[in-house]
Amino acid sequence: MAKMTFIKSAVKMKDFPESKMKEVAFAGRSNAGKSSLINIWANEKIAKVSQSPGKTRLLNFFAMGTSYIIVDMPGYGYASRGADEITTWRKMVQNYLSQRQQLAGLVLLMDMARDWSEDEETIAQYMMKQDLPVAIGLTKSDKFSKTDIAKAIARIKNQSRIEDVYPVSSQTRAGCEEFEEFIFRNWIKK
Ligand SMILES: Nc1nc2c(ncn2[C@@H]2O[C@H](COP(=O)(O)OP(=O)(O)OP(=O)(O)O)[C@@H](O)[C@H]2O)c(=O)[nH]1
Ligand SMILES: [Mg+2]
Repeated sequence: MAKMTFIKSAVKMKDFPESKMKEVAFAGRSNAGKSSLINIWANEKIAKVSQSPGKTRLLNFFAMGTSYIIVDMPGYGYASRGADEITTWRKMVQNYLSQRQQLAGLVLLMDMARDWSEDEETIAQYMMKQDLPVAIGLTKSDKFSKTDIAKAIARIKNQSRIEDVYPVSSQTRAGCEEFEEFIFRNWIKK
């Protein structure tokens, strides 16, 4: 995998990095494991992994070598967030997903133990309305047996109606490289 580097954090369009590289956005409930997977892909700790959830508040842009950019978005569903903060979050994510020209697809990360929810549905809809692809990463697979992983994949495919579902573990690295290869091959290279 290419060398991954941190570019910058930003909230507003005018502050997003100027680049012609394609972008892959990472979204998911707070604590789903977005920053952890980015660190695996980077092979070092470049994204903050928090003990307390809800630490990522800005859009964090990372370069995958010179081939594409990953955008780590703040997680949703963090209970102790106030209404104002949720509105700010929603505006930031909506703006980014609807206005970024170079957006190539969305990686939606979900803890394998959870069900598809309205939050995931809403964010997936933004993408589908623009004919942009969504792939689901089911995280923390290290906590489950092979059989339960297969069941979780089938359940999420059925609930989301999204075909591209990958089990990953940032603890054991299982599935992480395959997931990156899928994204590179289908969204970036072609
Ligand atoms: N067992 C296990 N724990 C994981 C895995 N991935 C992440 N975690 C743990 O889950 C917690 C949240 O991980 P983060 O990567 O910070 O999650 P995030 O989605 O970036 O969260 P926010 O930035 O709050 O949106 C941390 O305590 C991680 O150590 C995994 O694959 N297996
Ligand atoms: Mg994070």
